[in-house]
Amino acid sequence: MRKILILGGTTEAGILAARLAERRETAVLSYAGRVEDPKPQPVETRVGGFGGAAGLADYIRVNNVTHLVDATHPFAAQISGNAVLAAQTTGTPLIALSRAPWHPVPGDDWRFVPDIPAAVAALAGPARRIFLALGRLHLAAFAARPQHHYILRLVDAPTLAPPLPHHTVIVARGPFDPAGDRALLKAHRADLVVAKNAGGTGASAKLAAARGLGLPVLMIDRPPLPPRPEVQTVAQVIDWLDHGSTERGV
Ligand code: 3Y8
Ligand code: NAP
Repeated sequence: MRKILILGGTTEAGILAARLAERRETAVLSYAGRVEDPKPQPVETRVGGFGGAAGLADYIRVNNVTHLVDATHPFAAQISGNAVLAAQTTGTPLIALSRAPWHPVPGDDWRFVPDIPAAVAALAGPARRIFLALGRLHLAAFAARPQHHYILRLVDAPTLAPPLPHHTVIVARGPFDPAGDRALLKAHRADLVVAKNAGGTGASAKLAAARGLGLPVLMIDRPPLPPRPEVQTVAQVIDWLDHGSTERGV
């Protein structure tokens, strides 16, 4: 009797959970506990860290997990590294459900930077009105550029005021749509969008909106991830479960 642990927190993880529920598979979807009320899922869920790679390996053993699917966000590099290690030490088949990065299309005005510090460095110069759609975890880094007015989109209302002297907070959870993001950028007179190269559809609305308004985008590249088997679609994960997951470990 197989038991699938999905490391989740993304649209694709939710779609996979729904497919596995339809197939009457035994699955658990895991959240880090980053937001107050994660989206309900049609399979069992758990919330909170495991306690590093060793904690994840223990969870796998104690809960008789037979297959590990890393469907986390491409910027969630720590948990993805832990998943590779835990799969190796427990001999558990692992697959990553990963989204292709976004690429600019005609009409896009993108500038790529390798990481958050490089994005901060790129924001030298006169005050701008910046749509900072990176979530909550990285706001402090932008305190080094206090001259700008930041339009912040956060999943939960912040308990502490963000450390940015000029800011507007919008509390909203994706997935988002281009018309809504276009209206938001216009209403707040944004003149620059800063985004993580998340891929997928849930966060891409702001890019279409920026294109339509002729706004530049500062695009942050993904962090490096360890080598692991990767697929791009839920159907490929199902196929792996049914045919390809016999090899031990990663
Ligand atoms: C807790 C679990 C679903 C999943 C929905 C996806 C799409 C909508 C777009 C913008 C960008 C951002 C952020 C974003 C999106 C999906 C997906 C996605 C980006 C939830 C969720 C959890 C989180 C965590 C949260 C982070 C933050 C990042 C907001 C659920 C809603 C900016 C990433 O307040 C915080 O601490 C938020 C933290 C990690 C990045 C950051 O560094 O702040 N996601 N987002 C997960 C957990 O606890 O394990 O409630 O569904 C999930 C989703 N957010 O099934 O519909 O698939 O990515 N999430 C980014 O891409 O830049 C918003 O505003 O345009
Ligand atoms: P991270 O930096 O890679 O992980 C930090 C720690 O959080 C991990 O070591 C682990 O703690 C815990 N963790 C992360 N994801 C977990 C999960 N799915 N289940 C259980 N514990 C988890 O992760 P992150 O970037 O903070 O992302 C946290 C969650 O938000 C993930 O589910 C991710 O998919 C989702 N998310 C992130 C982003 C983003 O921009 N980073 C965007 C959308 C969604 P222990 O070491 O104690 O096990």
